[in-house]
Amino acid sequence: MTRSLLLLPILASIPSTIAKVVTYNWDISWVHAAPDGFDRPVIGINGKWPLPKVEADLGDTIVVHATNSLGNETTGIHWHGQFQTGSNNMDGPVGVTQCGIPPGSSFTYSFTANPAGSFWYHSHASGQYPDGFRGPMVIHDRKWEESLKIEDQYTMTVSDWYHDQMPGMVNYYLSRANTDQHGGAEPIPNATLINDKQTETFKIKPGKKYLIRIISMTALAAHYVQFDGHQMEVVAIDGVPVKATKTDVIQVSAAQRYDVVITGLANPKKNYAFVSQFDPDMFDTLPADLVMTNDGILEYDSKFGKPAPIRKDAFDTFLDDFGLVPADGMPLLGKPDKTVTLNVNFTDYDFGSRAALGKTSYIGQKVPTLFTALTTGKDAQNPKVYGETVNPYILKKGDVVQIVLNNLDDGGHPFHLHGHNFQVLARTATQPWDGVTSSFPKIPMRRDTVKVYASGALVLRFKAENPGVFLFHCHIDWHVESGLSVTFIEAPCDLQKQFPNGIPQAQKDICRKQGIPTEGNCAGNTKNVLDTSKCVQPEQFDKNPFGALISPPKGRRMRDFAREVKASMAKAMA
Ligand SMILES: [Cu+2]
Repeated sequence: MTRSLLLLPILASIPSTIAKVVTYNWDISWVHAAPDGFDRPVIGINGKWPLPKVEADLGDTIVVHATNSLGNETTGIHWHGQFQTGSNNMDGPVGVTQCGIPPGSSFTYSFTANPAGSFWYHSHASGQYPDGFRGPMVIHDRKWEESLKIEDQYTMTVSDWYHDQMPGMVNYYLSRANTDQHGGAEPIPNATLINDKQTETFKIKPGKKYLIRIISMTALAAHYVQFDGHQMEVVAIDGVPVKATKTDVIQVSAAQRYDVVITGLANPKKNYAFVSQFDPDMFDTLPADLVMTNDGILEYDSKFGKPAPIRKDAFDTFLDDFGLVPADGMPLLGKPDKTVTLNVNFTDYDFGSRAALGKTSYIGQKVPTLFTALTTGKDAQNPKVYGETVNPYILKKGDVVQIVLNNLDDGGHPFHLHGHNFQVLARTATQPWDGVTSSFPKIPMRRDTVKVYASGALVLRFKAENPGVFLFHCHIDWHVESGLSVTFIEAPCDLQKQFPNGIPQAQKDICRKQGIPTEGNCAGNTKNVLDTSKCVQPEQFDKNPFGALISPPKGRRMRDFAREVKASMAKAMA
């Protein structure tokens, strides 16, 4: 990895508040890794895995030159939690704001680091990130960090981990065989990881404060985190500083982040354990050999030796994030100009299970949605041009948008909105929202990923002031593959003004290499954009999906697919 700080010679003599350019050169390829002792192919950067931490100051420009050397899969990178104001084409989801980067091609991401906080980057291509393509990203707000009076800061990623590769697992997960054999359940991970290994040690001094950035990069599982003998002071969630709130246990779901401050004891006589433990709620069964915990050490002195680990069968109480109060005191947004009601619903078809969030199960169209928004003129305000299967919702500039999310499923789901933080006005457990608005908090909790409880409901609000095409989806990667996404097309006319020269040539080039049209409606029709007859139609599923593989095994030969995926992987790594 090359990390060059341009302007460095000048920086020495000018205030550090002046933005700099932080550049990374990434060669993305298959490498071997064994974070839990089991060796498997994983997606590495510059020949290494775990992946590098992206780090910059608020307002810096982050430039990532990404080359896809995977050989057998396309890719695209999402910078989770970054607003991408004026740079919607850098958001990353394949088929939404860009075409996938095909093997042998390069693409440069360039965007302003905003907002500050703890984030992560991950592949946003067809169930690819659980194969290792995800890493932490920290955007520093030095003033805020100074206000915490910390001695040091640590990053702590938590993740689930599979021994099999995603293309074959995605194929099985969405198959009839899975419906018949496991009721359509998600594959159960083989291991839990902390900082992409089994254990972690944080050095800590008596009486000093430390900021620990807890970042979930899981595909499925939530984790509980607890520090023995030390309360956590939650100071930010998903990049939103909150009034410091003490707790013993947090639950962190897929894609969520908790910044916590730990204060060293005045006169410690030993080292203390901490634990990151799977929440088994999402697991269909609990394999007897599954290790549920990663044990860590708060180390005052190596001479104190290893502390006894925290062992709990279950975490009955943990911090309710609904009660957290944003430090900026941003009040409840006013009455909604637009309310979008979405139901989480799984359906068993004869070829396997799929899920719908909007009117229909999300299926990508023939033209990436952003490109349709930029090339259909005034018709970009008509949801029809994008195709029914992307569940398009047009938002007017400045609208207060309210999402009412009803979970008709008996599992919990962490929902993420690209390009925004949303206010969380109501969250019910096991029943629909009662429609009562008087109980909305005056200063609601705000974040970019929130969990809807099993059979529960959420009411969210945000202001449509960031022109762009932004997904709202469940962040369980299996459920993205099931179709649990909708698309917000926010202020499309203002978006067009942000791209007076249309789609950048570099982006058109990677589409052209794959024969993907870059203008017109969902079918690439530029003459009659309201003729959507050739677009992908609802329920026109890929009944035999293989994730991001470019040459998937053909036909339905369930017994053969694992061997073929393995062969494809071996060829790509040769
Ligand atoms: Cu989900």
